[in-house]
Amino acid sequence: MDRNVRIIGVPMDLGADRRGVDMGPSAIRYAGLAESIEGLGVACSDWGDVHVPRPEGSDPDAGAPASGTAKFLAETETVCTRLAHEVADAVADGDFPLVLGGDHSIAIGTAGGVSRDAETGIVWFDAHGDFNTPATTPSGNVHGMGLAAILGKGPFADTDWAPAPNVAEENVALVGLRSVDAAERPNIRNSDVTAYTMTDIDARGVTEVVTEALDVATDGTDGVHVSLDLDWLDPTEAPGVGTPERGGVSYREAHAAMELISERAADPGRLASMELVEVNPILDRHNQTAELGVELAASALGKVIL
Ligand code: B3U
Ligand code: MN
Ligand code: MN
Repeated sequence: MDRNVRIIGVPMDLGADRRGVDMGPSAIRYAGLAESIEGLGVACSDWGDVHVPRPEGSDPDAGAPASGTAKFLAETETVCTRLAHEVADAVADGDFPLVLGGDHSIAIGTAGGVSRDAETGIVWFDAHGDFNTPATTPSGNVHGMGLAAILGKGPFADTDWAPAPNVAEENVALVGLRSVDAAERPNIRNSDVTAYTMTDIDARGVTEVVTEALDVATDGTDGVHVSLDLDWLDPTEAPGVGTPERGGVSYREAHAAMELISERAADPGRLASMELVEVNPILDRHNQTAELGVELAASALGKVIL
């Protein structure tokens, strides 16, 4: 990594049903994130946490769209707008934003900030599509709508905070899908994002799939945002996530993917930002998932075995 890493925490859990992901940033820091990055010879500064309102005292339906459901949408807008400013400031200062969630709805803020003045591709590692809209969501949870919001789908099109300013659908790749809702499926199929399921990874191997995903995200863009939902990994490796899904990638496959990202960081389509989301310490075993997140971030930022 050729830039200073700026850590930004977002202790957000309003976009998920189960409490606990608000403690993700603390757990990831406790697992030694800053020390691990500094160990790579990369300068790192921790800018603390973006303020997140508490759910108690907020009406989840206050910011609901005219039709459909999206819980705590008003608060999500506030948090993502703050985060987008922080991320855009980091980029303007020449730093590399490393954002710690929090539930995956925070990606709306990260993507908005990093793409403010730069064409940005996204590689979205996730068991889920996060492509629901308020009309198709089975849960009303915005963490299942993050990518649709970034791409301005459904009622998000009419907001000035959700659609990322410079992210083209053609430059977005979803990697690792294995849990897609029935009503969410056509949203993905009818879009121009490239979606790789676990079946693709089974058939072609993680190296080929992630190489192709990076081709999609770097084609004509200034940089790539890597959004890493820890539920991308199999729950045997990452038990501390809000919505674990069996059949995810292994420890070694995840590292192989991050190492490919690191190799591309020096390319013209360079690594622009990264986020680690959905770590839930309440459901974790001895902080294993947070430690895994730290290791994967280190691999993405240049750690090599020899
Ligand atoms: N697709 C479901 C479940 C889900 C999405 N993202 C997570 N879970 N982490 C939904 O509620 O939209
Ligand atoms: Mn997700
Ligand atoms: Mn997920």
